[in-house]
Amino acid sequence: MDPLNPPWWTAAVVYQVYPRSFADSDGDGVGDINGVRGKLDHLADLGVDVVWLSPVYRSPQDDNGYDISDYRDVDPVFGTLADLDALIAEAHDRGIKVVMDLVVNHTSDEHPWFVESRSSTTNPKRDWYWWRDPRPGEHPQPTSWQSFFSGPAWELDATTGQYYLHLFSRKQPDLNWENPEVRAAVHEMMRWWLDRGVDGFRMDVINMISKHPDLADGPPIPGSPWTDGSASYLFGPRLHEFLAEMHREVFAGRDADLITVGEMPGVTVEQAREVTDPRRRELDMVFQFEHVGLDHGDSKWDARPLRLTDLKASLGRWQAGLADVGWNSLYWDNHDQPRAVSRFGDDSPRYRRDSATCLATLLHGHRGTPYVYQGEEIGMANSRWADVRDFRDIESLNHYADATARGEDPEQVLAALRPASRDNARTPVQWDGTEHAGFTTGEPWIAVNPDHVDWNVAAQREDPHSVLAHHRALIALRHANRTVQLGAFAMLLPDHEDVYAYTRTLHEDGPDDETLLVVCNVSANPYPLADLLPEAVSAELVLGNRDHLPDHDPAVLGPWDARILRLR
Ligand code: TEU
Repeated sequence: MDPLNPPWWTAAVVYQVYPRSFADSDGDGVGDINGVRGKLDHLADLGVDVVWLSPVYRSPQDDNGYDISDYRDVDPVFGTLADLDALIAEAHDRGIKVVMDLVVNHTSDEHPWFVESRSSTTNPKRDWYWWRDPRPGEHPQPTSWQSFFSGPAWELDATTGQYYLHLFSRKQPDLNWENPEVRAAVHEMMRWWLDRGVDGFRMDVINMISKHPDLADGPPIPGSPWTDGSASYLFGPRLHEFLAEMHREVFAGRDADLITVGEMPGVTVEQAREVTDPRRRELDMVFQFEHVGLDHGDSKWDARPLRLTDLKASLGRWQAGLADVGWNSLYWDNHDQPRAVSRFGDDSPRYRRDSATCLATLLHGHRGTPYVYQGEEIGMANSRWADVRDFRDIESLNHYADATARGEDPEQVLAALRPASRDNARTPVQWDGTEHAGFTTGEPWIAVNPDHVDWNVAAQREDPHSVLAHHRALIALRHANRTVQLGAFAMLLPDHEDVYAYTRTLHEDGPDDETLLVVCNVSANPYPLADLLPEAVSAELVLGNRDHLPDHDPAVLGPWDARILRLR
């Protein structure tokens, strides 16, 4: 990267909207595009540069829109193409770019492409998907892989007696990217969206589009009759080829103003260096999953305590690995992850505000592009789930059905669902303290978190010490400060279990050389700053999260105390 001419997204902050749960304009209980339009001033006030819109395409909604049946139309539940065109224009009027969610590892089984493909073994689109004959023996499926949503990853199609691959739900058949016709159709659709004014794409599980043609069985999954096929479908042999081809066919000549981020479960630092190396012209950045895998075992339902030293080692490795080549995305939350303040912070009444602002400071001070998930800016927390009927997410519901069918105790399965379910991220955004939090005038598709009475945008908008105000300040700091944007990262206190500290240093051999210290007490235990750096005690406070409080002590970090200090 040319530090004298860095890409615009090195100083940008992205905000993810999950439209179904963001704002409902027509009272049907489901968020929609016109609801997003009505909240653009909130996003402009927050200061974000880009809105990433989770899918609004036509879809049976089996996986809440990540099962697309028409890439060039808007699902009526979200509105119309004209509404989306208006959203893009009105966002642009506020200087906010719009990024669409590109889900092209798979389509819906109701997409015309798949309807044709499944109609006969000789249909011209048969090879647009992965079809295989049954195997003899105990598992007739072509491989014994488990899908991400429980059960086998192959579905028998009665019409032709063959199986088709679906790494996710059986209504999400995987596209066969080996077929150049598939790739050309996807490229054409992407260009169509760019021509409509879209500013880039978040690419869903894009490191799964190249599969190892041998489709070999994987190692057994503990407690499951199926195996882990990820060695065959993650980062297959042609992925770089496909990404470079996509860049040539879609982005070449206009990529300076665009942003691309590839969601890559299981991606390593080395792979991310290659994919985000600007010389390779593949992707600008990726979403990696290492840090959000530290608090559970192989299964997300198998919760484990998070050690801060493990988090530092992981995020530090990603900072070091992409320091000279490539670029990091920075996130705690998205529509698949539980709420950060509940997961990594402390959502008790005593520490919720301080821990939410502490975690935000910790994240936003890193080198990379921060992603704020809807509601994170006000410290929205995990919801309370009385019983399985409160859940809506196919991943959670399938796991509950699968686990209880295998004889696991329903209460224990429910206890595992509560903190980890994706539905924690999908409760409606809490705009105010009214009955449905100002999200809808109808019956919400999923229950509003009861804590919305106290935790909502309206209650925080004018409060200079709110979680919302702190996010505004962090975003403004990133926009204004080149050290935050581009400064070299150095982790401190790698072995300390309470405090997360690092420096950012701008080396421009001139008066702008600056070193910032970001120090966050991710615990309730006080920490004397002099133990870290004596000069930190008297250093200028650039931004703090609790320095307005009467118990603020320049020499001692209190519980969930976060500070950005200027060392020189
Ligand atoms: O998620 C990819 C993915 O790996 C998810 O299974 C995620 O890691 C898991 O749910 C965490 O528990 C993407 C989308 O973000 C997700 O919403 C979709 O369900 C999935 O792909 C299929 O499109």
